[in-house]
Amino acid sequence: MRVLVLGGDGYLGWPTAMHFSARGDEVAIVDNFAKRQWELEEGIEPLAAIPPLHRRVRRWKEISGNDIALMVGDLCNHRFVYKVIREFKPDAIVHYGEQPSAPYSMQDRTTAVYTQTNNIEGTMNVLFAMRAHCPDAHLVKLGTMGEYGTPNIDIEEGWLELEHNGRKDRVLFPKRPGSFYHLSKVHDSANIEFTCRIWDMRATDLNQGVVYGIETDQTVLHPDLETSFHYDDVFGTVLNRFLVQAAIGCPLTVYGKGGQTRGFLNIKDTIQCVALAVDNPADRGDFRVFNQFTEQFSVLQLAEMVVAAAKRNGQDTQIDHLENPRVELEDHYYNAKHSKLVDLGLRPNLLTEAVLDAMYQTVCRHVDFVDRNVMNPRIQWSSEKADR
Ligand code: NAD
Ligand code: USQ
Repeated sequence: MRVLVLGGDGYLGWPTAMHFSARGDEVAIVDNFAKRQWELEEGIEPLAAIPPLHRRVRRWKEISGNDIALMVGDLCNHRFVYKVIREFKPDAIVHYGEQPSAPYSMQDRTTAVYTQTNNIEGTMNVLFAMRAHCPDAHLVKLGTMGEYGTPNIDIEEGWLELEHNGRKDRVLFPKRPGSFYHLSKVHDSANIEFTCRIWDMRATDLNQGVVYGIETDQTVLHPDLETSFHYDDVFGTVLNRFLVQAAIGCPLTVYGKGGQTRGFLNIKDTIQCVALAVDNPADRGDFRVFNQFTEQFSVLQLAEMVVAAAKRNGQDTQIDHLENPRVELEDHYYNAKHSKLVDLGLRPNLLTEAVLDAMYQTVCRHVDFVDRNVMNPRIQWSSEKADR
């Protein structure tokens, strides 16, 4: 297959590109290195230094013998997007190329508007270019479980069968997201569903939970192939942050009571799920939604699991309940369906003690490079900040 990975320099995009390349698919990557610019703006860096993408691609060729084509450019530049899609003619497009951080999007007006412009315009350009040059290709788009928010009813996989005043219909599940970032994904989903309906496009929206983990089968082959792992307050996701905090003996930063419950998955399962979606494409006209996570945990449960893992590895750590910088429910009902990927053959890598210990030990190898100044949250959801 010809697989185009948008956002292929990122935490998830780079391991995904190597995975498809390793199994013999023809792979091209698009990235404009925006993430590296945001890191500079925020004064943060990944746990291990990440070489330029050109070098990672050369190293991959040396190790695997396989080429990955590299196309540097901005998805918001429609001429660039049309050119990439016209020339590469993908069978599948895996779209990771967006601003992924809720705190970044809540920083001020500039980052909120940037997040929505970047994410929504980039996706619109991809949809229009697909319609023009590869209308039969399958769009596999990374959405997020946070699109649904935390409703007081079970969360279905994208669609809801509804009965109202005696009539029935199938509607997109009502969304109540918790940040301008999560909202950008809601708007993307609505735009993609619309193009499936009016242009007969084929798309799978992967509403992914919070990802954890640092290694995949390919990232471990050489230090140049590692993926960018963040633990800071802006781009670090919760379990990745807790592992680093424990490794340096810093109290774990649970926001508020810690009853916030989310779906989680190992980075290895992100890749497995995306491959399952690519290998089993949606039909023409079908806007398919899969909830992509393997287990539900509350933030406090995760913190307790990390404290126990650190203890097993000889480190004593405590839990701090910080005032919550976000506006979110800390105690709520949460039951999200997630069977469609399992039906396609997903075999989950669950968060066992052995997995936690292995991740903790990997993180410990990098402790000398950890910046202790980026543990406490700096971005508040409700405080008004001067615009830049
Ligand atoms: P990331 O920031 O590491 O990767 C995103 C990549 O996209 C970056 O390399 C960035 O430079 C690139 N990019 C952004 N805007 C672009 C543009 N306009 N043109 C070209 N390239 C652009 O993020 P990630 O954690 O790998 O997440 C990838 C995707 O998965 C995102 O869409 C994110 O919202 C989604 N997601 C991530 C998680 C998670 O826990 N990491 C969970 C659910 C969904
Ligand atoms: N949290 C803490 N302490 C921390 C960091 C986070 O208690 O130090 C809490 C947050 O308040 C929140 C939960 O942990 O309740 C998850 O926060 P997160 O930063 O790990 O995840 P989130 O902001 O939701 O975003 C991440 C990714 C995003 C993806 C999303 C999936 O950055 O790209 O879309 O997870 S989901 O949450 O399912 O929407």
